Amino acid sequence: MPRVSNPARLHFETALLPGGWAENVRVEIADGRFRALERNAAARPGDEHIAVGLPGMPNVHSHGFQRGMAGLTEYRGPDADNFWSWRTLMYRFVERMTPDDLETVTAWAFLEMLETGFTRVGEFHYVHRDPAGNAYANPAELAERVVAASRETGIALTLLPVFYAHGGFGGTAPKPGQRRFILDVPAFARLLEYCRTLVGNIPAGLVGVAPHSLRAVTPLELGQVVSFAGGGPVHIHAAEQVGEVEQCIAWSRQRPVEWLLDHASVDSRWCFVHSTHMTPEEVSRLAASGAVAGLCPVTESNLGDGISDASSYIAAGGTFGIGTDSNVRISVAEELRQLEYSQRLRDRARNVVAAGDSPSTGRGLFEGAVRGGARALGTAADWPLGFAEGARADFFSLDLQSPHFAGRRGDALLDTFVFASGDAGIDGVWVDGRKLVSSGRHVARERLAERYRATVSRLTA
Ligand code: NGQ
Ligand code: ZN
Repeated sequence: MPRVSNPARLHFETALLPGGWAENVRVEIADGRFRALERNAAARPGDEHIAVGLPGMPNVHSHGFQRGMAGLTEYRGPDADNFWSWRTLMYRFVERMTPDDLETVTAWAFLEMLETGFTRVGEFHYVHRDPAGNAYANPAELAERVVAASRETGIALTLLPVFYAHGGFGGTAPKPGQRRFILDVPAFARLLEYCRTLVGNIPAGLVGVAPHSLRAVTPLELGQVVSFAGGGPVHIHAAEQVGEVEQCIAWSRQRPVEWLLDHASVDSRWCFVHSTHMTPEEVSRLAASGAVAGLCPVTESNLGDGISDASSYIAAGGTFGIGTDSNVRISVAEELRQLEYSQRLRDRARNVVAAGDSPSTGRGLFEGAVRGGARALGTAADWPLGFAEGARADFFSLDLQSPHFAGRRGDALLDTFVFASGDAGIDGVWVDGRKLVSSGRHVARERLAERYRATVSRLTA
């Protein structure tokens, strides 16, 4: 756990409140929550001065360990490179990781998330067994390491233990490279209980369930796993790759999103990760279901997944969040920018994704992803969002001294953050009222960087 200051009183020149921008916002924070919030209030002696306050961003989809192989799959192999050849390399990378390795790499990924404005992560955690494919003496060994990574960095955690049982549609046998992921339903139920206890001991920790994909679970298992969710989040990969859609049709005569909408009890607890390939009918049905589309634009670009129909989905009132998924890059601004840019490239147009009432693309994307992310990570029901009394004090600030922001006010600050400054515009980041990042750097950066360097050097030697 990093040493953190716990500012009780802060004064913002300007902050993005649920109803829009407000000036001279003064807040008090106690027990990790905003307890008093005044607008048009003068700063008082002892207040921490902050230029621009923005609500923290949820990261709806991460596999933290994959950060360690970022940049190592960007060379051409003997055959055409695609998602599936990348997956083989990813399986090879995870094959040798020890619990310490997984914790170290995940902690570093979480630190980088915090430095770019993510304040909560949904960790889609599927490595459960030892390298030989045997159970660890402690069945939650690796889940404990994810929880430890969240403690060490201070990022809020929604842990999504993954149920993974098969290697393809219709319950085919798993492949050797998947042996560390495999559980049966009773073992998953036990893991889930452990996770609930573990996460119950960290501030604002939540647990959901994650049937990995229709490739990895049978319909019967899907129903069982979902029945364990209670009111918590249910996350599943769906329709990321054209090949996956084709296999799904061959198996069921339906497409993945269509199949799930017809056969699973899809509602606002659900997050469909990717939902890249949808027909117009699937787009409107998913939008109407209350589920969240977990868009991962940077990873989807990196893996060549395809361009989602995000603009139609959002225009149809669909809820979306953003995820860093493979963690090949980790950045709030880049995810939002890439989301918009793929639509621009496809449509040969500008400002394509119009989310929300404001004409500002940056504001619409940012607020949409904060709202949808809160729903997907299970926080929306429990406490109010953003700068509001009773809300968790999870937020970040922009550095108004940065030349990027010269002359910017209101929505132009967000447009500049998303499209122009990116991470360089970030100053401080707070989770649960604790300041974890100042001047763009996490308080534990040096220590965790050292550990990460040693670990990844060994793993890649
Ligand atoms: C994952 N990643 O779970 O890490 C997957 C690869 C699979 C993405 N889908 C494994 N991007 O889908 O089979
Ligand atoms: Zn994923």
